[in-house]
Amino acid sequence: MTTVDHYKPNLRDIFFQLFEVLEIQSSVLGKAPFETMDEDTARTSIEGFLEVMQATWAPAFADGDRVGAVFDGEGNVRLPKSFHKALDAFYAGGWNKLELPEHLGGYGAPPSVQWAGFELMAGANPAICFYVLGNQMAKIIDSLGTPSQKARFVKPMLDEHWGATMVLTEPGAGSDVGAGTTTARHVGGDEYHLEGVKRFITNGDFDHPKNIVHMVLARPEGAGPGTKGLSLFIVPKFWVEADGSIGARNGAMVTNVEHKMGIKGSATCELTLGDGMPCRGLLVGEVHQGIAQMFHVIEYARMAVGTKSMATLSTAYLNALEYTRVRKQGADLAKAADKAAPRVEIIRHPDVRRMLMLQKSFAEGLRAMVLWTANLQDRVQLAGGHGNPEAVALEALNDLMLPLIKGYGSEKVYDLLAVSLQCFGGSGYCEDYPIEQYIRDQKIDSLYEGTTHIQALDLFFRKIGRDRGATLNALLGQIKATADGLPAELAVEQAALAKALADTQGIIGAMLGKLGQSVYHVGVQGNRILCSLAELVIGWRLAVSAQVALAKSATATGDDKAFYMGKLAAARFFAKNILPGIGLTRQLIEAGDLDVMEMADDSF
Ligand code: ST9
Repeated sequence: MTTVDHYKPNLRDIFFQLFEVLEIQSSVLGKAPFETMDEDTARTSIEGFLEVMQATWAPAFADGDRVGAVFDGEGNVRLPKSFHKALDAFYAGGWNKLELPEHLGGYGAPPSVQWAGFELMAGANPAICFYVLGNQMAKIIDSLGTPSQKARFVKPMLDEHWGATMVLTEPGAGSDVGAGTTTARHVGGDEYHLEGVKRFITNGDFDHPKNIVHMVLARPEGAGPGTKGLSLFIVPKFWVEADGSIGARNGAMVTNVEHKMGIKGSATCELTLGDGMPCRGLLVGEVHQGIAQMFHVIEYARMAVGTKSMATLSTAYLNALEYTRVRKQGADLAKAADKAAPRVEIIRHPDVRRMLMLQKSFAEGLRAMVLWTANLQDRVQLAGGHGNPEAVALEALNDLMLPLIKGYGSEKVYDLLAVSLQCFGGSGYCEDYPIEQYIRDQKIDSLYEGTTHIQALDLFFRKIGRDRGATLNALLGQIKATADGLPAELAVEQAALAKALADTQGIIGAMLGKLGQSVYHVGVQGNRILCSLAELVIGWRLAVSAQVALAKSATATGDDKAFYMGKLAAARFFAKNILPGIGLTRQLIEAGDLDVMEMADDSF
């Protein structure tokens, strides 16, 4: 085993979710706007994409860490050669088209197929996967830009594979984006000159594309405070002339690259705007609605970050599983008194089996949650797209899911990667195996794109509070319908789901009561609420998966039979070992107080 072939995908489970649980071949594929993709094309696209990931992205995994992205001190970032090879293969194969709609030259794949593809990218090489953000930004300019901005940027960004960044954060404005002080001075038409220093800009420079488009939040002169005073600007690294050709160097310079704990192949940059050279930017769409416009990118990126975490846990689990099947240590616990008893593979040990089931149930459960949400995005488009009255409820449900995927996914996976490492014993702590790098590369997921508590507040106040619980209740209604309809063979799952559902409702009810006393209660308990709802949803999706597996296992044989039995085992393990925890959380929340707020700062 080397880190070159570290990536262990779970295509069988991805296909199970897409084609056996969600049945996108009958409900999504072949229907407008996805009429050109059928099941065969979707399967072969994902398989072909995986080949590229395994041939070029996975082998560059260790280089990202050991070589990293190198800053020359003069504004330029150099990527390892293997990263160039990986990006070349991605674009040469036309794989960027997997996430583009047909009107932009793409394959018209639905979001469920795109996110399945993104899991493969993020699992094979998490440090490379955000270098291809240019596609998404081109889509944003295509939907929000003026006709002239579209004509100037969209085609070259896509045809020439330009890079792109999202530029919000400043040294004094992290979670509190509205504290940003970068200014924008109007110079004529849609052009502004920007001045300020931005920090933690993912992939702010790299030496693969001809140009990089920074999407920057800045405050126009005279605009009000907070996020609502921010506007969004297109700031290219090299100016883009009206005909789309590349002009002079613009005054947006990388002035530092952070030395991070992990994901070192992804350059986290300080970007200085307008120091010694004008930084020219174009106001997006000529409307001053920067934060709302930027959230189109942020919500997509939050889904990407949660999917990245899930992808890492999945490959970590499969690496751990492979190791425990071959590593021999000790005798079977039941024969431990006999010192001459044969040594067994560690997968035979009860505690190792417990750790494997923890990883398996969460990896597969998180995937089920991600792809179910991706399928909501399919259905939004089938219903006419963003803003269409038919799509409103689906969009709200999708929005409710994003903090669960991002906030819970990133936190839980970090815990579980320690479990993956534990399966390797001391070997897991060494660079010979990928787990230690997985842990370092994944930790960032609970930090960027909004920390876990930002997700918890987003969930409670915006996604649940704004419509007075209507979207949450719709989700809980779906879960109840599933629980009520489970067959007798899944009675354990049924009882656990029904109890977890009642406990989740109890948690929300308790929180509403306490909110009347103090908003601090939500501050103290918010992360627990996020976790409980996420675990309920995962338990639900695992139960749905078990129901499908139960029906198919009756006639399945060989590997298929083993696979379906594994789905049943994962759902049962989760029902018995994880869902009851929601009841304990309910007790903690009901008894929750504000002691931590009342304690003097000096006493910490
Ligand atoms: C960063 C970069 O961390 C990390 C890496 C990026 C790379 C990811 C790229 C992914 C692409 C991958 C490629 C895929 C390829 C696929 C290939 C397939 C083959 N929803 O509550 P208020 C708006 S960047 C929508 O009053 P405050 C809304 O307009 C740094 N909108 O907040 C609202 O107005 P209204 C990331 C939302 O107190 C307005 O904001 N930084 C939402 O003013 C104000 O809202 C962060 O994420 C929402 N959920 O400000 C910042 N929420 O209410 C974290 C707010 O009228 N901080 N709006 O509608 C926060 O989120 C704060 O809560 C805050 C607070 C800034 C919003």
